Amino acid sequence: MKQTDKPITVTRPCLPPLEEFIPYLQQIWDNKWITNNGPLHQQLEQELAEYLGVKYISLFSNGTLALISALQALNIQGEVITTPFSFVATTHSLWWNKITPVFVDIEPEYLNLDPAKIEAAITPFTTAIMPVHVYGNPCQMEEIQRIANKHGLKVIYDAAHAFGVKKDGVSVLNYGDLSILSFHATKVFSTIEGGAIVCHSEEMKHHIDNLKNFGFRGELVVEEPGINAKLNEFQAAYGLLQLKYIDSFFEKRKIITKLYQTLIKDIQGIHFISDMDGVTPGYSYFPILIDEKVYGISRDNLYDKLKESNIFARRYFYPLISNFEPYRDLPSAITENLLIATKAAIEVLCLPIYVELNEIDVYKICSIIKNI
Ligand code: T4K
Repeated sequence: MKQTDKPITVTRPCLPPLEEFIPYLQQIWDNKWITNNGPLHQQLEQELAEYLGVKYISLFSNGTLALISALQALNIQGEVITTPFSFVATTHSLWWNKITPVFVDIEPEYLNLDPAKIEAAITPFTTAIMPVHVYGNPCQMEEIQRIANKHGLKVIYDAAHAFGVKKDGVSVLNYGDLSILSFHATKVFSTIEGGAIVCHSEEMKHHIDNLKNFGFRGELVVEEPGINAKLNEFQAAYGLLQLKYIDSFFEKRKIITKLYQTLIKDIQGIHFISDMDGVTPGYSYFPILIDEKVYGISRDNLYDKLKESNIFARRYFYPLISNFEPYRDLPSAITENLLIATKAAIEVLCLPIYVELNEIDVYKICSIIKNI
């Protein structure tokens, strides 16, 4: 296979037309209000809450600080049950709060935290569960909530991949105590860098808003050691423009997803995650799983082959978080405890998906995969 002209990366941001950004810049220049809960920030919070179908949303400068602050907002301590099959920021947020992560294995179908394995990991020190809607596929939220209620635990969803995802018409962000989003440049909806916490009461939103502003309540009172995690007006403007185009983003990503599914479904040894009943997907990633024995070559070999053709798929999420240096000595990090996650990390490859990816490129990628 000949090299493609341009590199095809796993994702690429879809920037709004430049001429639509200029009036916002003019507005910012005129206002001289460039950060700290400015008018565009307030407008974006309002429009996002409406678009996502949630009551309260607090914007953050990135998803990682949103995760760290969410744990702080609920005063989570001790041990938290979480998945090793995620981006490392999920577990890092626990570390930053001096919380011990307790890794629990995932289920094999959607690669989310397996509720059937949660209870065995609960100890007197457990205070919360932090599941991830991996690739935007919703966790088994009812079952997780049932366990949390039974044991008096909080639930904080890392919903970094789940922008726009609904279950039975309801945003997944309405489940659990808090959910966090990432609006990084690589995400479906982006504010360049950015993130958010979704909560369910006005009181909690005030608390979270104070936390991201050093812990200030008003001008003179600092209630707790907060952090600086504010989103600025330039990013809010970018977000407002993204929101204007978001439905067309989903449409295009859906077309790419369906095309991949059609072209890949008959390739022996390659499996993709099937659509979930009753779920409105967010089309944030297109992961495939490679069964080396059937397919003939390993995931890493396929990754290299694609690279030779200038196609840069990514091994999200390999290595497992539990195998990274800061976490590998934890008792729950042993491989025998995480067999399904270990297998998924070896088999998974995320194929390119972004708004400006053209269909010819999808055919090209799939023909390389098919003709190995
Ligand atoms: N929880 C979960 C489950 C997450 O997945 C993440 C982040 C977080 C929490 C934390 O949220 P944030 O604090 O990031 O808001 C990327 C992203 O940086 C990260 O946001 C994301 N998850 C993670 C899964 O992927 P990298 O290191 O793989 O990104 P990078 O720079 O290699 O970019 C990937 C490709 O995207 C590049 O090959 C080319 C393209 N790209 C990237 C950027 C930044 C562009 O075309 N333009 C760009 O500006 O981590």
